[in-house]
Amino acid sequence: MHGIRLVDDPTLSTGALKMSWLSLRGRRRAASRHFRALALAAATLALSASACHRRADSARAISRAISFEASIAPQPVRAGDETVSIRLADASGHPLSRARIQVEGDMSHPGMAPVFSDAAETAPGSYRAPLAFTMGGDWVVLFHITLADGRKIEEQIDVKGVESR
Ligand SMILES: [Cu+2]
Repeated sequence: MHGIRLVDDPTLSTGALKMSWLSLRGRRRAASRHFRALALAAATLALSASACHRRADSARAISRAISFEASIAPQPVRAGDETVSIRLADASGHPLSRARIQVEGDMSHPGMAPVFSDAAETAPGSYRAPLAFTMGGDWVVLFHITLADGRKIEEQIDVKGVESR
């Protein structure tokens, strides 16, 4: 149910960027041969669906009804400025516009200040936020989402092994 899928993103222009869509849920789409190598890279990123088990029930129910996809580019993720892209759609695949998304980056070890960024909508249901990974190592990126109708969703992805500069 929480399959990680790779999606060819037409909004990202370079080859490297195109390879970076990862999803925590949603319809499975067969990865083309072109993206198969990337599936391995995705696995090493160890995106996890563990957020599902920590979320409140109501948020979980809302979350099941929407499609959330997040990716980070460029890959591999390095310390410094990266771009987080998010896509939100309803159960029938229609883009969810006018959501407010705050992106929060936390390292997995204690004692580090989180980094925050607000995402801007770049196309219906597509959002983008800069995020500064302040050091190499294992990160968790949280998505604090408020939909246009006021419903709130929490999502997260693990971003392991951010490379040091
Ligand atoms: Cu750190």
